[in-house]
Amino acid sequence: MSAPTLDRPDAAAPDEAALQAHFDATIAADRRVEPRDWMPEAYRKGLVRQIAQHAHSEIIGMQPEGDWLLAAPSLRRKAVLLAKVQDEAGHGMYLYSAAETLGADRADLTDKLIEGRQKYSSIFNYPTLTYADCGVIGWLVDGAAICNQVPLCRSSYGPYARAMIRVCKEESFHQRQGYELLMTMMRGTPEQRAMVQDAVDRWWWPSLMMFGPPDDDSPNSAQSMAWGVKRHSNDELRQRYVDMSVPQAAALGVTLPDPELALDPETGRHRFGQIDWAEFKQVISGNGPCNAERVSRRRAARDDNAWVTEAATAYAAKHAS
Ligand code: BYC
Repeated sequence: MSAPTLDRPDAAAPDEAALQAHFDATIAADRRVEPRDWMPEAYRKGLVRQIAQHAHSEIIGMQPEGDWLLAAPSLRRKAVLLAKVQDEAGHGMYLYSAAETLGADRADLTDKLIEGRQKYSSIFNYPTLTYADCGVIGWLVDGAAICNQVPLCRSSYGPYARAMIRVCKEESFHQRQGYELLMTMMRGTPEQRAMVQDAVDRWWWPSLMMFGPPDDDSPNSAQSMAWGVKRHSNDELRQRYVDMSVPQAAALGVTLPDPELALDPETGRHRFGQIDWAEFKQVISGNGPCNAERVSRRRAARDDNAWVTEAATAYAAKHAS
């Protein structure tokens, strides 16, 4: 059966069961679902939820590092940081575009973020206290993002999967620049090395929380994986990330702040300590150290720049007519 699409409204309308069967066959065969394909409402809603949260994370994620743009220690570091923060804006734009292919409205998504009706990544609710934090965000936060997002390049929804390919390539650059920055600081003075260790101590546990709640407390995982939106569970990706980070920490010469972290010789994987899920819940419910500041800045940006949107819309309308 050929795929029923929205651009063939006069074709004999297949019934709901046939549409569902076609969708199920697409997922079972590991083929892509595209915007014009019929999809169950719950699939569409689940994708809008995840993609919007992802887009919001990129846009809010510009703030912690953006705070250091005026204080970067050299022109080179400033140019690198500026390029990275601009890339994050670009990632947000691809992702909002992907959400639009599902019928979502970008302005409405922004309103939902500002009103606390949609989430963004917990990680961006922690402050960047020193310049070493910029390096650690590159290494650990972008590293976690790569670990989480590379499998999303095979997500079942075409526009999301394709957006992830470019995002992941850019994230790899981001991670390398963070690691290079930290390597440079580790070759510096004892104060610089202490600054790096302090930043690692503060960002390690929040980075592990980026992968989401444990599998037995993750309400969306089972359905999302059955639909091929997510390809691995939260705990699987977290474990992969820990295993990947331990040798990188050793090469850098820093200690990860977990006395229970140890290689299990039987499995070849690292055992690690208990994550503070109470802290995670506080942060995602709006009570982290920087939630109020992050959202109020985003609100100010929306309100102060509304005239730009209005002008651009009027200009586009004039040209269209
Ligand atoms: N923070 O059922 P679960 C970046 C929410 S930006 C906040 O496991 P799911 C970067 C979750 O949304 C990278 N909320 O959910 C940018 C759900 O609540 P709702 C951001 C979280 O979706 C700038 C509830 O908890 N990456 O790298 O199956 C500078 C239950 O969770 C978090 C993405 O967005 C969290 N950490 O799995 C530098 C990746 N974790 O929505 C770097 C795309 C969970 O029902 N997203 N929640 O109200 C995903 O892969 C998945 O959505 C998650 C969660 C693994 C995050």
